[in-house]
Amino acid sequence: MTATDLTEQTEQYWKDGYTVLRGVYDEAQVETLRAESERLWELEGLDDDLNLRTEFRRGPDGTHVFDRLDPVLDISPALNGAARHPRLLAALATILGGDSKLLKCKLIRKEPGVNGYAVHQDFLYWTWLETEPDALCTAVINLYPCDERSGGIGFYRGAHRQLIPGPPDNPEGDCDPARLDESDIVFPALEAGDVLVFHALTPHRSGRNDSELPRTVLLPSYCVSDDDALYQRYYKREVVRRCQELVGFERYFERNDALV
Ligand SMILES: O=C(O)CCC(=O)C(=O)O
Repeated sequence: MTATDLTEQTEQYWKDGYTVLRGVYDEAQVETLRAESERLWELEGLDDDLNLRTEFRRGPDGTHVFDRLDPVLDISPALNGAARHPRLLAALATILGGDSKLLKCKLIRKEPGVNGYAVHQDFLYWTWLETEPDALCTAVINLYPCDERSGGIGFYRGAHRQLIPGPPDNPEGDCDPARLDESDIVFPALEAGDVLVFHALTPHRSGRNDSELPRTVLLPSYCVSDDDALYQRYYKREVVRRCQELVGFERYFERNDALV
């Protein structure tokens, strides 16, 4: 990456709502990250739907398969190093105009045949931070070549100026696709090691992985902030939210009650 590259990329980020950084990680580093994602996918208990780290998507046969580890950095020094890589943090500081802190980070591995994500803006989930949307972004660290066919993420170019309301029956929900122009969506083709950075308000979605390789990305999000404990604050709140809203303690009790 040269300073000239970053000038262009900074302009593209603010104009289109995303940009691509190349050369942040070398081949050996990408190989290490791939091996690490393989190791993590073999851990016991990932297919337990009471595991607070995992989330599920519909797989090829219509049943649910886990596709995401979130949080993941506390169990992976290699991924922690990638999310805090000095070259990435320096590039983000240039693009965002200030030093940022890690907010959250997840690993998503979409196996062949596994479905994608409906259109949304990340900022909707971060309003509680009471931070300007311009301070927040996500990096997509790409571990295999990917494009639209392999379930890569598509971004609505230039649609990052405001939070878009949800559909009439759920105005507080994810943005109404009817308010977006489908001709604006771009699915950047990425090489292994490429890092796509997108603004917290950029609407994005992804489809099924119709390729033969797992579409695997590490997705750290960042915020321009002085708060050294931002990551810890995020997950303290998130774990409580999942217990209350997604899982419900009563399911743990049901399991305990069934023990003889
Ligand atoms: O991994 C994908 O296909 C999409 C993920 C995404 O949009 C998100 O986590 O916000």
